[in-house]
Amino acid sequence: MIRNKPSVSIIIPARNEGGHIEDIFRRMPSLSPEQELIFIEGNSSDNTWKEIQRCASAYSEKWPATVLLQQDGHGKADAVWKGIALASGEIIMILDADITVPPESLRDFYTPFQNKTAAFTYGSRLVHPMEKGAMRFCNYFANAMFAFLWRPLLHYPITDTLCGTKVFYKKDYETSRKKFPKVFDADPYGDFALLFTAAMHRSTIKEVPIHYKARQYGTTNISRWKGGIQLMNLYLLSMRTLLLEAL
Ligand SMILES: Nc1nc2c(ncn2[C@@H]2O[C@H](COP(=O)(O)OP(=O)(O)OP(=O)(O)O)[C@@H](O)[C@H]2O)c(=O)[nH]1
Ligand SMILES: [Mg+2]
Repeated sequence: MIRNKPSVSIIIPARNEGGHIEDIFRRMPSLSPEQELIFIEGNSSDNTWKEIQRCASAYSEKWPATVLLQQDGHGKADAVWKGIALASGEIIMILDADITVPPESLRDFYTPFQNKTAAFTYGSRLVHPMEKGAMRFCNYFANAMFAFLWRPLLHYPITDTLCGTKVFYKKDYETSRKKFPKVFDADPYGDFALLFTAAMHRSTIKEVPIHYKARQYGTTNISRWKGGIQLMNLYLLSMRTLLLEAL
């Protein structure tokens, strides 16, 4: 039987996600007695920040360790890095506030840390059938291509690199971040820099297939073409850095 319940900080970046915030508080599973929720809101034009404040107070009994921050910078990665800086947990989990990855599935990402069968877990949206309208065809194609490109670097048959849910030890992140600041600074979303962390630590990684859902509120915050070019450049930078390290 598994008894070990390491402390965990769940980072939730949110921009224009006002319609999802209460569901996050309501549906979040309890994983550890030392579990904190860290909401990082930034650049919203809807009521996201007000909703976060309202729910933090309404759910304070259920989630007493909730941290709220309004981001001064821009972009998802900036929000995620700021959230991690505030985190007190041994394990960091990232959950997108659009809840296209169901919060309930976080348990599947956490269990491998409890039984020490992985030091890095990440979601794959491309294994199970996804809900209708959850992903456009060109995105599906780009996601599959990036997964294929990352396989040799990770030494793992990864099927999806860009699912927002990534879980890792804070200490591994801190070591990589200090050693390779350029990779982290160049990443617009955080996904590649975090995979890079796994590759650098030769972590035991584990893919967690999830049932990807369509957005129920709002629209995407990501610019596909600009993001795609940034990710291609970042992939080349990550590959170069990894190869130089291996020499
Ligand atoms: N704080 C903050 N959060 C952001 C920012 N941009 C995006 N996010 C959040 O990051 C997560 C991912 O962004 P999405 O808009 O869902 O992008 P995506 O998942 O690539 O695209 P979809 O396929 O539409 O879901 C969501 O929780 C967003 O609210 C930002 O500038 N600041
Ligand atoms: Mg999303």
